[in-house]
Amino acid sequence: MKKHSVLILGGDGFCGWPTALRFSSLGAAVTVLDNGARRSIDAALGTQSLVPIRNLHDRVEEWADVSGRRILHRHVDLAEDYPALAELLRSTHFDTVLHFAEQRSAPYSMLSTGGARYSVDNNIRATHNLLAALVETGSDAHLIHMGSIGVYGYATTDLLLPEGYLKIRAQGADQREIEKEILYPGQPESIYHMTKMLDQHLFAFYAHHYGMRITDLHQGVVWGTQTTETRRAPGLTNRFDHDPVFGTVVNRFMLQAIEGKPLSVYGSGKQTRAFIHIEDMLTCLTLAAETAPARREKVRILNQFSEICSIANLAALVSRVTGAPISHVDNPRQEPAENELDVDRTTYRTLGVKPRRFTDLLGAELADLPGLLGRSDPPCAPDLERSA
Ligand code: USQ
Repeated sequence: MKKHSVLILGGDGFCGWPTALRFSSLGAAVTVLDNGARRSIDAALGTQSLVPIRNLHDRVEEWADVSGRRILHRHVDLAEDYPALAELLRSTHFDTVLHFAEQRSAPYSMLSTGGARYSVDNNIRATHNLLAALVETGSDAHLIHMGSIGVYGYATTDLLLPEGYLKIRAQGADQREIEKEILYPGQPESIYHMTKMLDQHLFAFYAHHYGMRITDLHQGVVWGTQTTETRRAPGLTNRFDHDPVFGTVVNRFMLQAIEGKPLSVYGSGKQTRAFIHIEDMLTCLTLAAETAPARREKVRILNQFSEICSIANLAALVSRVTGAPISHVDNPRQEPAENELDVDRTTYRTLGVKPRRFTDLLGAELADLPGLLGRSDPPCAPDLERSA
C-alpha cells in the first residue's frame, strides 16, 4: 500500500474508521470524508455508542501521535455537496476510493417513511454524485463499494447465491437456447438493502459506459469492535452500537450477555444470516484494493463473509459460552420469519482468506467487552424495539 493514495468516504463510521487506520498503517496516504451523519442520527434517536468516541478531528490527531502518520479529513456531505467532492477529486489523485458513505441500518429505513426517504435520498445521491464526479474529473481510481449480502434477499431459493451474477438460459430469437449472465435479480427486504441494489445498477452503467474499475462487496453482518489499530490508544476506539436500530445482532447479544440480560432473539430466530468479524473485513478490503479489476471489465462483485448461521444458533452459542438466558421477542422487523442461506465465496477463498468462525473469536471478544464497558458512560439503549 506504500505510495497508494486512498480516499475513504464515510471514514468516521463503524467500518470506515478502522479501515482508514488499517490503510494508513499499511503506508497509504489516506483522506477521509464524512458528514457526521451517524453521530447526528444517534443524537436524534437519543442513543450513542456504548463507548464514547472522540470527534473525527481528535481521532485523527491521536492517530498522528500514536503512529506518526497523518490522515487528512474533511467534513463533506456527498449527497448534498457535489462541488466539494469534485474539487477534491480534481486536486488530488486517488488510486482507490472506498465508499462507505451510506445510511446503513435496515431498521432505520423501516422506522418511518422519513427513514425510508432519507435512506434513498442520501444513499443514491451519494453514490451517483461520486460516480459522476469520478467521470467529470477524469479520475481512474478503483472504486470499492460496501454493499450487502441482503441485496440478494432472504427468501429461501435453494440456490448457491452467486457472486453477483446469475447464469440464465433463455429462448433466443431463432428458437435456439442461449446462455446469458445477468445481475442477480435480488429481492431486498428493506429499503436500506434496496438502495444497495440500486447502487449495483449505477455501477453497472458506469463500468459499461465509462470503463470505470469497480468492486462491489456484498458483505454479511459485521461483528466485533476493536481492531489492531483502534486498540493502540483509547482515543482511537471504534464505535460500539448497541441500540436496536444500529446495534447489530452479535454485538448486541455479547453486550446483553455481559450485562446479565437475556439475549433478544427476534421471533423464532430461524432467520439465517452471513457474518464476518471486523478484522477479517479489513483483510478482505485490503485484498480487494490490491486486486482491482481491469478497465472495461464488468463490475466485480465479491461476497464477503466468513460464516452462515441462524440467529437461534448464534444465541445458543453465546448462551453456551456465557450462560446468558435466551428470550424470544416479537420481531419488530419486516423480514421472513425463517430462511435458508447458501452463499458462494469463491473469490476470497481463491485469494487465500481463511474464514474465522464464532468459535474461534467469540471468547476473546467477550473478554474484551468488560474493559470497554469500564470506559463507557452508563449504556443508554432506549427501548426502540417497541417502536421499530
Ligand atoms: N436480530 C435479532 N435480535 C436482535 C437484533 C437483530 O434477532 O437484537 C436479528 C434480525 O431480526 C435479523 C438479524 O438478526 O434477522 C440480523 O440483524 P442485524 O441488525 O444484525 O443486521 P442487518 O439488519 O441485516 O444489517 C447489518 C448492517 C447492514 C449490513 C447487513 C449485512 O446494519 O449495514 O448491510 O448487516 S446483511 O444482513 O448480510 O445484509
